[in-house]
Amino acid sequence: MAKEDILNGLTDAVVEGDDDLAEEFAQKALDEGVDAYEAIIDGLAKGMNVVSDMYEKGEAFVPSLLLAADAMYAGMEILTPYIKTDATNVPRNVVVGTVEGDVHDIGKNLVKTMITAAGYNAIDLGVDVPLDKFVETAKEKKAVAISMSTLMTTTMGGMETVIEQLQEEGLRDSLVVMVGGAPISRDYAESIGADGTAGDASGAVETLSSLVSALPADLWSESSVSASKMKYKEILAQKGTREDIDVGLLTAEKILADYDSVVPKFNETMTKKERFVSAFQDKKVDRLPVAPLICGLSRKFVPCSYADYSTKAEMYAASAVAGTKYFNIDNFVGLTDLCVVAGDFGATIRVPEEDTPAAIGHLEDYETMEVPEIKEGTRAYNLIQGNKLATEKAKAIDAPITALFEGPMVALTQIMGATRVLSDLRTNPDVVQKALDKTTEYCKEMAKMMFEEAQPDNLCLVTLWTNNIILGADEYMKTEGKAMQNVFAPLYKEYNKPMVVHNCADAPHWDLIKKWDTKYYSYTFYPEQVNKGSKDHKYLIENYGKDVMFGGEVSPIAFMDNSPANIEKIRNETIALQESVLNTLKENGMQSKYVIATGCEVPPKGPCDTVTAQSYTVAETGPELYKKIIG
Ligand code: B1M
Repeated sequence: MAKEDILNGLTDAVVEGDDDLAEEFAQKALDEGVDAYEAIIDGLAKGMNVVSDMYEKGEAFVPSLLLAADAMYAGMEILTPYIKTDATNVPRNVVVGTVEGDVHDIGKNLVKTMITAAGYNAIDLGVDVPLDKFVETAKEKKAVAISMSTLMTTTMGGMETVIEQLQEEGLRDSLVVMVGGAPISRDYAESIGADGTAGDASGAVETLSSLVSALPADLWSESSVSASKMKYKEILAQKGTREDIDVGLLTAEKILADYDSVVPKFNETMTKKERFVSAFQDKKVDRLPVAPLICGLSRKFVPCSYADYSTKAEMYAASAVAGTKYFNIDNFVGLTDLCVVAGDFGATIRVPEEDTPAAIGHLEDYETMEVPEIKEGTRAYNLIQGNKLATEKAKAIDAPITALFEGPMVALTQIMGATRVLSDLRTNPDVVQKALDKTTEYCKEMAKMMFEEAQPDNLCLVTLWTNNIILGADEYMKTEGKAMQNVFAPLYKEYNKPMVVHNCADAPHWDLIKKWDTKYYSYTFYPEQVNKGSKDHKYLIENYGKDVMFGGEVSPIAFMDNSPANIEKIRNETIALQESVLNTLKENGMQSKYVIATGCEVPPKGPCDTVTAQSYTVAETGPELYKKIIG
């Protein structure tokens, strides 16, 4: 077979995600004397680039990327031992991982795949990587680069700590430091002293390669290390030691102190419940409801730790009611974490004192999944009891409580690991479906108990994978979408409750909302993602507003900075959003069906006064704006 045909065969095998074919062509390459390195780069890696491009253009979804990666690794396993080496050819190690506190792994895995495809030896430390592990491994392996990912604003600070550790040890100039993930901008990367960042996995490896090729030789010698140590000594000394201030607690204390003099001055003529229910029915209100997702942050008024908030029913209830009252919001949405079901199925959950719990240990086999009974001691039971208590207590302030729990597919990906489930969806659909039936059964039971025992005002299901950056709509409808339509929508009807859905992703397949008969949908909007399907209130109200009440729009990340300038910005943007929503409602013949909110949880370590900058502004300016625009 001609060399070109072999290389094309390798490329096609990766594009099709076919492991067997990749192995077959890899063997052919060896048999026909094609250089192993060339076969990897011009065959396998080329295929990976094709799929990656298709993904960036929205023509392929995450499962295709994961299967392509598997095929690439299958071919590489055969070819790698035959890569020609000479004395100067040492492996170029790159240490890869998601930083401590963050368990998002899909993007990190894609970056690792592209790094591997470019011919580097990626040392994958996984997710939730202790910060000193990056430095330790880089030192041990004399790495040419460290590649750190994070998807959360709460954990991005860890990247700077790694860079400082490298500086302290005199290793900063010995390697390239790349940082990335959705919240990482070029400015941020620069400000923490990273060498580069990129918006996607292909960009990451392009930048990494050009930076690595510019590294001078012999940077790991003793003399360079001690020169580097000296160089950064002063910079580090200037930074000093950072004080760990609990900004959430401080700002909550200030709100508590001001509450009695500030809040009664608002011109509110409806109770929280009256306003929320009226808006839900598109009836006249005194102003639009406001309900940012301030789940864990509310614990700062109790105060209690995040661990207590998410694992003790009384603490959850106390936080829900205190948050509703002091933030002056019209609906509390009870997100504790997204691994309640996973915990009950036996996945290992890490519950830090002051951060959101995360699933860190997955089950080995789908077959070992057994549907547990919801009883005292289970996390589901605790959440049900917490919502029961919260709903009872919230009656005193006439405020609605929306209980929340993860839908069957989020539950399954938390139990088995997202990367695994998303690729097994294609290779082992029956096994995934059976497992999904089990989580569906558990989630259904949980919903029933919520309706019957806890009786919250609303019950919200979290669906993350209806997201066109992850799965195509058809593929989603074959899995969780089917359960949403055939199991959960009828269940909500049976209990005469509106179907409420939260998707903290910003680009879901919007048309699915109708299929499930959704009545309330909470979303995020990221203007820079409009080409990927992120939509604002204008589009949503115009297209679905009559059937669905939307809440969201505002990115929770905007709430992390409580500098006076940002507080002022939040206030101005809140006024502008109300004006625009009210005008859009009016243009569409409606009068109140929309909630001013954040589309995902305000990080639980954030400040509280950014929240009141939104909620108090709505209370203060809302009535006049409402009168002016709606009448
Ligand atoms: Co979470 N989540 N999540 N989540 N989640 C986000 C990230 C969030 C942005 C949603 C939102 O606000 N709209 C939000 C963070 C907000 C913030 O910053 N404060 C959020 C939150 C709040 C949370 C929890 C705290 C929710 C809760 O429990 N209260 C919790 C955190 C748990 C923890 O980590 N401690 C949580 C949990 C989860 C799940 C486990 C349910 C699940 C993750 C499953 C998994 O990965 N194993 C999940 C998911 C799926 C998401 C969203 C919906 C999608 C993330 C994703 O996989 N994207 C996300 C919303 C969103 O992003 N729209 C959200 C697809 C992936 C291919 O893209 O990872 O960005 P990405 O990678 C890209 C680029 O960023 C880039 O290349 C990749 C490929 O092109 N890139 C690099 C990545 N690394 C790079 C490195 C580089 C360069 C480029 O150089 C080194």
